[in-house]
Amino acid sequence: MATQRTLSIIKPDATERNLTGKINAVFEESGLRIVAQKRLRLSRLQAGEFYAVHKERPFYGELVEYMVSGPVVVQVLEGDSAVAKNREVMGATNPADAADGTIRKMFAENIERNSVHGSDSEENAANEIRFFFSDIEIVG
Ligand code: IDP
Ligand code: MG
Repeated sequence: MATQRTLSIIKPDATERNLTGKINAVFEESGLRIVAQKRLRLSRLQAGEFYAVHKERPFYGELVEYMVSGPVVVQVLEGDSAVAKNREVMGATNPADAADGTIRKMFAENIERNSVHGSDSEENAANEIRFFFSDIEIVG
């Protein structure tokens, strides 16, 4: 298996409930390493750009408002097949469909306030990592 990096975001519903450490423990127990991390507050412009792929979806406006409603923790996770591995430990978008033991099953409030973001392909991971981090901020 190839070592990869993926972009993760601990979303406002989770930072609000002080769940950063619990979520990070799930990543680390799965074998993923947190090789970069910072807590910040997204601007509407940044959130809108980050989720631009969903611009035509009916939930886009609400999604942007939610993502700027509180602090987020952006992180780079590294490990074997990190993109797929992270999607696996996150669980399905809708927590009602998420498997037992996944972050969304354990912590998400609903399909929107679902606690974590994770890149869905290697190409998107590279772009999303570059959106938030410079090379010297990532230490593997
Ligand atoms: P993903 O986060 O599992 O990759 P996407 O389809 O890429 O799911 O959607 C991005 C984010 O938009 C979701 O994580 C969630 O916060 C929000 N979202 C997705 N579908 C819905 C919906 O039907 N209603 C409200 N929010 C949604
Ligand atoms: Mg997605």
